[in-house]
Amino acid sequence: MTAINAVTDLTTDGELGVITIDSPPVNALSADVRDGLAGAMAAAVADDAVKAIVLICAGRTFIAGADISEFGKPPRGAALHDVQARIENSPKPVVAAIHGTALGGGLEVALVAHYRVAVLSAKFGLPEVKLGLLPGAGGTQRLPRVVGARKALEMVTTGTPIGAKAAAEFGLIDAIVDDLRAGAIHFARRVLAENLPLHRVRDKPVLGVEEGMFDAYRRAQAKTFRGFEAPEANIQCIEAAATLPFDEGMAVERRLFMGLMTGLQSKAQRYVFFAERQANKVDGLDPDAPLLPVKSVGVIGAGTMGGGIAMNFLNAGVPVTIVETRQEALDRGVATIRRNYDNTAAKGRMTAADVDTRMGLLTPTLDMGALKDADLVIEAVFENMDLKKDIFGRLDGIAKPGAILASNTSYLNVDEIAAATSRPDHVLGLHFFSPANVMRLLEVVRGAKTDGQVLATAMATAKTIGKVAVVSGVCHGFIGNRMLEQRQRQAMALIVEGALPEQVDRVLFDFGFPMGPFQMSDLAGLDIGWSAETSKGETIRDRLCEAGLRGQKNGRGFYDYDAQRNRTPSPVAEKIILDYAAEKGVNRREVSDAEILERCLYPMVNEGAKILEEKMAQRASDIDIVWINGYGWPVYRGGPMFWADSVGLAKVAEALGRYGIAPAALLARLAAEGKSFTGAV
Ligand code: T1G
Ligand code: NAD
Repeated sequence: MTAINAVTDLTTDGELGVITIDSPPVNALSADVRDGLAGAMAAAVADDAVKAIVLICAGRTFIAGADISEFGKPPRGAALHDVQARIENSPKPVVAAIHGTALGGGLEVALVAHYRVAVLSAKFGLPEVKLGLLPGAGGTQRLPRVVGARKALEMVTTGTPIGAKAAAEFGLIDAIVDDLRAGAIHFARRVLAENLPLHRVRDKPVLGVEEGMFDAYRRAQAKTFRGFEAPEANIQCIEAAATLPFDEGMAVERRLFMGLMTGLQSKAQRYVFFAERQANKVDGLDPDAPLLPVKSVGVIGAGTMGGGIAMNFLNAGVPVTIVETRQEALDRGVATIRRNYDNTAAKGRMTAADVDTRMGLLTPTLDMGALKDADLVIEAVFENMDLKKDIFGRLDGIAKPGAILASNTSYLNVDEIAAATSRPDHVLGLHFFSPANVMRLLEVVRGAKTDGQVLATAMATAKTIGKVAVVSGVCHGFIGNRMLEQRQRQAMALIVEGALPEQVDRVLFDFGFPMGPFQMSDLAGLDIGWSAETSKGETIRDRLCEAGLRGQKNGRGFYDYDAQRNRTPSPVAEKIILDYAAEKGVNRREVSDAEILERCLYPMVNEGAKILEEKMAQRASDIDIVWINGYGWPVYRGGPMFWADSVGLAKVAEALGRYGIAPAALLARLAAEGKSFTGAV
């Protein structure tokens, strides 16, 4: 064994040279790995005893891409293109042996090998578009030469990996092996024994090019790709592969890659990549400390949230006991869960057996006593403090010692709920987002007395059920809803002062949100927390509800909705708004789109600054992860705090002052010092 450098070695096995990369955690193509690979290839090619080369990785995965942490920094080490040229132009066959995830630059390295073998569990993808980029090491030119134009188009614009079976079907790999090392060595020996040719992917034609396919694809994906720069650049690269000679296509790829790499969108999406992984880390907690078991879960309340919460655990194979007060409510909740699964199965994304397995893990009951053995209990009953305190008090007498008790409350004080038990150290908030089985965000609300092991267990459990967890302190509305209130408040003020709901919604939609505040209110229901008995007609919402408008659920809200849910601005709502403004003596005025954007988003950022000041969030990037995963903030804008940094905090602070809103101390200080929230812009 020859150690080429700290992360690469070359061993010889008879007439074979085996290059092993070992650079945890994911063998990313760092400068050291590139240098090691270049050195190992040179050594193997120069060694006359070596007739063929196997490239394999140690650890949990084959190369998972370029080292994203090196982007934007001065280049070091061998250039990836040069390393690839050494492999592709090697006079000796190179066999790539793949396990784990061959992603991005990793798949691009495999594509310059002459043959590829993999284990059945391996995955193959070019996810660069998720980083606001495109495959910049020949992936857009070589992949279509293997899998065809249409599949390549799909893979580079969605970034979704494919499995080994599909990879074999598309000819991306030449064999699926059980034992990776032995299987790759056997394959390499067969190449030698049968004198098989050195296939260079670059020499192959691009198959499956159909007239008009690229424009048709653009039209079909317009909604999904709205606002993103990278998908179009990826499409242009595949188009270049389909229409130009290889080297000219590579030049197109290079030019478009550099354009994206130096752009703000990719900077934002790379920031989000690391921010999402950072969010799972709790400052001050030992990441290796032992966790509590979560092998069984109880859910109290089978309504909108309870059902979705239960599905997360059923999907992860964790048995769930769900509790309701009335049989009818229980049956309705269980039926909703089964209907959701049946719909998924009908779309072919789950088998009937999978549905039965999940439903088999669900135990419906009217008896809270059935939760006595649960490791974790999540309460999702009406948003009422007295009710929640009563339930936690009773639960305290039922749940076993060491069980974690959590509330899905949206706004209420988790410490007050915890105080209703004798074990506040085992109480915290687990704030899911609707629909709870779909939305990736989970606000983990750390109470004043929540034990570190309980918190760490909650964070790990979030990962188990596929959630992005963010720690929040106890404050009204936690991180997301607290900032949302600022936006809703300004949006309401703007429509009194002169804007119209559809104008405000258009500005936020154009910014990149899936919908604006008024369409969102109509979707959630205008009457959440409203009752005719207590309504005083003081707010526009009161007046809309008094007029019978409820939003999408009765087809009448800020918009009128037809049977297909197409919406048109409501003349009834508009009249109520104008009458309200007149009554308040407001001289309505022309409101610019720029003012709408600033007044809806800057106060959110300002509230984010207060949340950081109060240590209700660990870091600014956590706030960004909350908004991207829970409230539809466009990922290519990095989140409210990153975005504010990109606008410039001095400009944000100045504008807030102009709108009569006092900048938070942290914001004012950072603005004065020319600093930023995230340090990432
Ligand atoms: N570069 C640097 N660090 C990376 C990394 C990468 N490519 N991938 C993962 N990490 C770190 C991550 O930050 C975390 O660190 C640890 O590894 C474990 O990751 C030229 C331009 C591989 C599926 O986009 O999708 O190639 O937090 O927690 O859930 O065309 O990581 O522990 O300190 O995510 O098991 C293309 C990105 C790059 C793949 C594993 N490649 N990675 O998931 O672990 S661009 C990607 C992933 C490129 C070329 C272009 C996932 C994973 P820490 P993890 P995981
Ligand atoms: P919901 O009205 O749809 O469901 C609440 C369920 O709790 C009902 O089925 C009710 O029968 C049941 N229930 C009431 N008292 C009970 C008791 N003593 N024991 C067992 N079951 C009982 O409400 P929801 O929208 O699911 O909200 C539940 C909680 O989740 C609230 O705290 C809410 O603030 C929070 N939340 C809601 C959303 C959302 O978008 N709906 C999002 C996040 C959090």
